[in-house]
Amino acid sequence: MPYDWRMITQAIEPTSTKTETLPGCHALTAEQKASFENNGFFVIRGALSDAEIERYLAIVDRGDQEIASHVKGARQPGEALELRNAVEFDQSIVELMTHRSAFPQILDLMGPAIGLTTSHMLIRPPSPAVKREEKVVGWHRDGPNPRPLAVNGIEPWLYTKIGYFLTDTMIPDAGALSVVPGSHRYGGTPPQVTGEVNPSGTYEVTMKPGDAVIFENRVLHAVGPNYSAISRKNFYFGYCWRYLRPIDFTTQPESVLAWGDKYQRQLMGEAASALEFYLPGQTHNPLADWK
Ligand SMILES: O=C(O)CCC(=O)C(=O)O
Repeated sequence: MPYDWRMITQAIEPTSTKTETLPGCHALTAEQKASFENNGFFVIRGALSDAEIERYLAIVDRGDQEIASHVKGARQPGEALELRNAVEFDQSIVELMTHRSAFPQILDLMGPAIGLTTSHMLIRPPSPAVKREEKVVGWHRDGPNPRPLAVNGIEPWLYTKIGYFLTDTMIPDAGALSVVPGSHRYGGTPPQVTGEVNPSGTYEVTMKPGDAVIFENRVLHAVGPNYSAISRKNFYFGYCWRYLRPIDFTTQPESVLAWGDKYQRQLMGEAASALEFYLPGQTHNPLADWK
């Protein structure tokens, strides 16, 4: 019988304060691993320094001025921005893709045979006209659509995202990411009380500037309205196993590959041969020796 929401308990806090790395891992702690398994996500507080927050805010603000069209069509400065394949925009976004505060946990969770599937640079401005039940981004699981891969109602884990947040979403309804903890472990939708705007158990992942969240693709997530006075700004990076195709690109331009070190070039699709995607242990897989 497939799991359903009644079999899920939310036992683990999604933000850990313990720092002891699990044996054989680069950085993952027991609490992070347990939260990832139980809840499908965890939070890393203070992943970026103040200087890095400034640096990346300046890049987002440059994007706000320069990017005239995005996935939603034409845009003006100050409007919402959803830039896909963000690594193309600036070399420092390629650097953020392997930032040492959160990327080692991706290696620990997924192993070294991985690549980049997607990278986003996002601005979500105040949205006072959006009703709570309408959402800015509706409830969904990430992955191919229509969804072809479920077995007995359970979908496979395909990829994992890091979100680095540059602005404050600590107050409720400031456009934070919302998740349903544990929803990666069952198919279908969780219960929702009539009249409530969210499924039972919804958790708003409130962030301070510089915090990071790691979550996997099957976790139900959404974005509510931003009733604060400031635009939410953040980056997302999605990492999939190398035998899966990326979402955002077929091949990266040579000029973008050239921004990366050998690890970043692996993530962006560089391979010595086609076999490398299926036999990473027998061919070239720089991330296996990540230091
Ligand atoms: O946090 C957001 O703005 C949206 C995240 C999301 O829906 C996604 O990454 O698929």
